[in-house]
Amino acid sequence: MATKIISIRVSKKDTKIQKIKAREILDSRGNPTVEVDVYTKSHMAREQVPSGASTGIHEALELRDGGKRYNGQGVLKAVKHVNTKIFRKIKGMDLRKPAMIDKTMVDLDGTDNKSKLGANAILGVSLACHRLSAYVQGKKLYSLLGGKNIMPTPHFNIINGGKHAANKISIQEFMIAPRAKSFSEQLRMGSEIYHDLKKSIINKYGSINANVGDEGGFAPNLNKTKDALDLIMKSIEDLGHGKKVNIAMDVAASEFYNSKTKKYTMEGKKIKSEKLLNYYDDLVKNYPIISVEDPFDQDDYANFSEFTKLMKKRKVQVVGDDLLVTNINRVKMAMEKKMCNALLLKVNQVGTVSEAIAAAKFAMRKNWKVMVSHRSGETTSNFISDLAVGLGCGQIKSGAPCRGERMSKYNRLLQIEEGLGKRAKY
Ligand code: 2PG
Ligand code: MG
Repeated sequence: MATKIISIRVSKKDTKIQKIKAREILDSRGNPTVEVDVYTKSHMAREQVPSGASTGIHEALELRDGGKRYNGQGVLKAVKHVNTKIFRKIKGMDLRKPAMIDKTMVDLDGTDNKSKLGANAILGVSLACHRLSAYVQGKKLYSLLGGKNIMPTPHFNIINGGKHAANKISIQEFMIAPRAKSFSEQLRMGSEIYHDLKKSIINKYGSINANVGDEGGFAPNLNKTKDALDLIMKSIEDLGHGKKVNIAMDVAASEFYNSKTKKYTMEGKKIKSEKLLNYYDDLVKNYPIISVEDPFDQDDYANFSEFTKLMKKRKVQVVGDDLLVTNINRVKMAMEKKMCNALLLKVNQVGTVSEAIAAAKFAMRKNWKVMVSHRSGETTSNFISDLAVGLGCGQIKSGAPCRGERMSKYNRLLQIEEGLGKRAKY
């Protein structure tokens, strides 16, 4: 499934789209997704589309076939849209202008949420065109995507809960963000903590609890958030990393919110927003937490704002994922009401690379932080690694330092760091 470029000779004139071939493949959860090959006369680039589980209701539409096949999850309609309508429209377009290609697809779809062609159809083409664009111009992909050459700090998701695991933990992701002078050093620290954590979980809770969730993190059957955080702190301390490793959490609170009762189910108890806010504040005061994502439901704007005000005092970043869905209009709305101060950037939430880049650049211009992100359903594409380095946003999350579809991103960052050598910035 890895992205493949064929041909070694790059001809300056060979920059036009000649052929596109999409197909249905399976992602890391074994669900169908779209793979797209885009060709010029003598070159080809291949990309695959990721897919979320805790998806925001405002995300662009992922087109699924319905019916019995693959439990309704098939993507043959999206594949057909790429091979027919999209191909007919963009055939012959110049790959040196990938943003134009994206815009042509957006216009062809004509809906606000890409529901006619499917964001999964459009994104597959957009990703492959950007990759091929870099190649036909003799550029590194990260140069095409901004060229800032800044290595991002990895956020390794080492304990999985929520929708990503079959355990009782309400919070979806417990991540560690190691600080070091290079990415390779951060990866080593992350990996060592990950393996130490496995031993602690087995010792304390038995080996069945060391099974992993969708993003490669362990999924022990704990109920209390503090138990998960204590396990992580023990491993950080066991290895003598002390203050060098911080913690980030993705709560993904939309998943445990009841819009009728307006209550959240945390640790098995149904509680109101104010109580949840105090609960987070207590965690922030007791653990080295530097970032909290989606602490409230995607439409619970007032509590997002309240929380962001409090976290400013505590110097903690508040990230909007389901809240913002990589959509520049929602970023603007959230900025006005000071609902958060960082954007989680997921290309498939919006459906084209250019729109994702526009949202990220807008956010950074307004002094927001940006964290590039994978999805829980992934492929071995490593596009987002180049995106994070190119944008220079400084943060990436791609799951645990384990499992092929997660490692393809971290390993690509190792290659980029090596390639940049002294030109790498941190
Ligand atoms: C998230 C993501 C990725 P999903 O909520 O941030 O970790 O999960 O892809 O399931 O939305
Ligand atoms: Mg999230």
